[in-house]
Amino acid sequence: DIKLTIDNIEVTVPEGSTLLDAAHAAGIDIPTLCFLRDVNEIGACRMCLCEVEGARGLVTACAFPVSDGMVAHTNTERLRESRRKTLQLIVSDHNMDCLACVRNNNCELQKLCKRYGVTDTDYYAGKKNSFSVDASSKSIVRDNNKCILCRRCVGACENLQGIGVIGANNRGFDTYIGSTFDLPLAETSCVNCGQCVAACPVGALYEKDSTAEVKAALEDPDKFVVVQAAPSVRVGLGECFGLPIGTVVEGQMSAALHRLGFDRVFDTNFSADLTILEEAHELIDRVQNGGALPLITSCSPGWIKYCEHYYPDLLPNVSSCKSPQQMFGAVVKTYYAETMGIPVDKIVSVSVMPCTAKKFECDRPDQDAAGVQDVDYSLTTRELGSLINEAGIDFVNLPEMPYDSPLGDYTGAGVIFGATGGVMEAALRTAVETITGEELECVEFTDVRGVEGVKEASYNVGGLEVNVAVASGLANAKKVLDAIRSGEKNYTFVEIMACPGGCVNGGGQPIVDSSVRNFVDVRALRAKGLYELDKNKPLRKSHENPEIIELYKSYFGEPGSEKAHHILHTKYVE
Ligand code: HC1
Ligand code: SF4
Repeated sequence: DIKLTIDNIEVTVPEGSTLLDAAHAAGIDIPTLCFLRDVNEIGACRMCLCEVEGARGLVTACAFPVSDGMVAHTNTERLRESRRKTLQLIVSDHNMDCLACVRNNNCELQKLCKRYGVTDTDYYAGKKNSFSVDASSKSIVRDNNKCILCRRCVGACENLQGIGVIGANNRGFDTYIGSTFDLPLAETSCVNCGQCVAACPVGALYEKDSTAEVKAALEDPDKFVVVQAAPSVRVGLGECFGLPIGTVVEGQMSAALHRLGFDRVFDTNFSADLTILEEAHELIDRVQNGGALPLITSCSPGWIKYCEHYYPDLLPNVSSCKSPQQMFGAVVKTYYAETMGIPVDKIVSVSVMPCTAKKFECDRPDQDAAGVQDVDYSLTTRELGSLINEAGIDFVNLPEMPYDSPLGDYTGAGVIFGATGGVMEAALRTAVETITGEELECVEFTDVRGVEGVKEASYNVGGLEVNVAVASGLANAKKVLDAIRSGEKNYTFVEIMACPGGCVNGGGQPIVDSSVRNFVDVRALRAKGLYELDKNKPLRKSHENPEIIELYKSYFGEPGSEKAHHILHTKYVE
């Protein structure tokens, strides 16, 4: 351990700590802008400069290792003045139209300007850069006029996702973040994951907003507007209203969606259960009848696009199951419309997702079981938060409401989809019972839980050896995929989620300020909420969901039936 003094406070921290870590341990918040742990550690923005006695010049706290007996100062007038200058330089070439900005009130630059008394925007009047906004992507908008060149987005794309389609172009005053050859984002290999959006401290990156279209549908008396909400939204949405990270707000969310005027409020957890029946059937079929193995999950549209771009040779391994979002939309416009006697063209199908890539998935080919798009609009958790806020709904104190039935009931297996390893665990619960014909004694497959980027396990299922791998974050997925490609690993079943930690940490979730994200594991806090929901469910295996049993009995017949294939499965683009 290392003992040091920061602002006259004595603190003991583990070896290898930075001054930023040590200050945090002492209850001192050193301001940062470019630093995002494990994403961007380049020590470039100069916001975190501190004084260390005996050191030459000022040091960058985010990168400076502490040593025994060190004496540091984080809050002298010299430092405050240096931070003011840094901020003044940034705002003098920044579009300071805060009122029109999606990040108004949730912006790290705005927050720091307030903290250091930077109130004016033209300290260094002169030439300002002017950029056109790139709205080419179905999911993400890039506005370089708001960019502060911190490179957190670049780090997210490169280090978390291993994609690297955005980077710094030009030098000096002309520097800007863009793609190679300045291609519009839609024409690059961007997978729409939104990890860059979640990393952005300002309003330079945001999702393509669909709230206006959804509000128009809600106002239209001729439309029957249904909504489904993803597993992870219920452990994220509360953050939009100041609740602690990971708070479960399932019942409040249903109540809020009803108040917003949706005709039916359904649950993606239901179709997650449905996905498990189809996918477990597909797995068993491939194992018993010699299909392409490993089978790889297909729920995450960022992963699907990544596979199409970088591993097209592995597309035969990817499950043909549509994602739960798409299965839901397909079931609403076929089974539900037919059973309830609602004309398909009256139905507007909306989803709320922790994801930006789900917007892109809605528009994919072969996602139109009833001849029209399965899902019409996909909103992020953040967009739902802003709808609720605009409507004046007192979310925190809202009495809870259940979800509508049918299509609103789920088992514990469905809700854990949102955490990395959850789809694997849910599938194992059903596949093992189906193969062995015996009831599982314990439904928890804890080897595949947790936030590690790659997890492996082996199970003996009725004499059959089943090797599984779970990867989240595409840079981690790459390791698993390369091992499959080279023949080094012999897996039976693989789960891949594009975002690190899975959907709980999706690019559409409420954005967590770096001053928090640098010190807590947001993924683990949100996942905990999902596993608690699972634990408290009387039914924890997808094949026991009574609404799913009824759906097969009255409509699809068996998992993998021709009708199920037509409505619930899809093809990929090679
Ligand atoms: Fe996900 Fe999924 S879990 S992809 O991770 O399979 O977005 O939460 O809705 O579709 O169910 C996201 C989350 C979500 C789908 C499910
Ligand atoms: Fe990279 Fe994902 Fe952002 Fe696309 S959405 S630029 S892949 S981080």
